[in-house]
Amino acid sequence: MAEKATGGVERVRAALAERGLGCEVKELAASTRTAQEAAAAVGCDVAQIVKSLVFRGARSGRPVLALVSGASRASEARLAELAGEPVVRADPAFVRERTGFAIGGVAPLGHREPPMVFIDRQLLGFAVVWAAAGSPNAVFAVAPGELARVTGGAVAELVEPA
Ligand code: 5CA
Repeated sequence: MAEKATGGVERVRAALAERGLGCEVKELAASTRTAQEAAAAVGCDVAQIVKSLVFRGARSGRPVLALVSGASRASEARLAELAGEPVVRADPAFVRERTGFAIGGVAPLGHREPPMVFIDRQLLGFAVVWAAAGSPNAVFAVAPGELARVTGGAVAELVEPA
């Protein structure tokens, strides 16, 4: 079913407001579909972009959301340990159905079905990070501690050891 292009962004705005986060969603003319494009559009380092990566619990079928730096790669092995079951990368249909967002616009909050959320500790090293806001040209800035609070995410090491 086609969703209005703005539906995802409105859901993110509502979720931010509901959690008392007064940050502004920026809708840009430029694409923010990938971490690189988002960094170029807002003028920050790619490491300060939050990737919202959707996985599927292999046994439960539950969505698992990994929030990692745009410069890093999430480890499926680490996520599996944390989730308590193997996880596999979600396909685009699963992402769309469970989150209500299309790939490239998946936000860390405002999902249709609440996922299990994990946040990589690296993100806590920045004063401010930027995350997708429900569309491939919308982002918001947030302090990473606030991101952990509003997503209810557990802070952990999620990335492959170097
Ligand atoms: N808006 C940007 C910056 S916040 C964004 O959403 N970046 S992202 O990294 O969170 O989302 C893009 C990610 O979606 C890519 O890193 C990639 O891992 C994933 N992705 C892209 N294509 C597919 C696909 N066909 N199936 C599953 N995942 C995909």
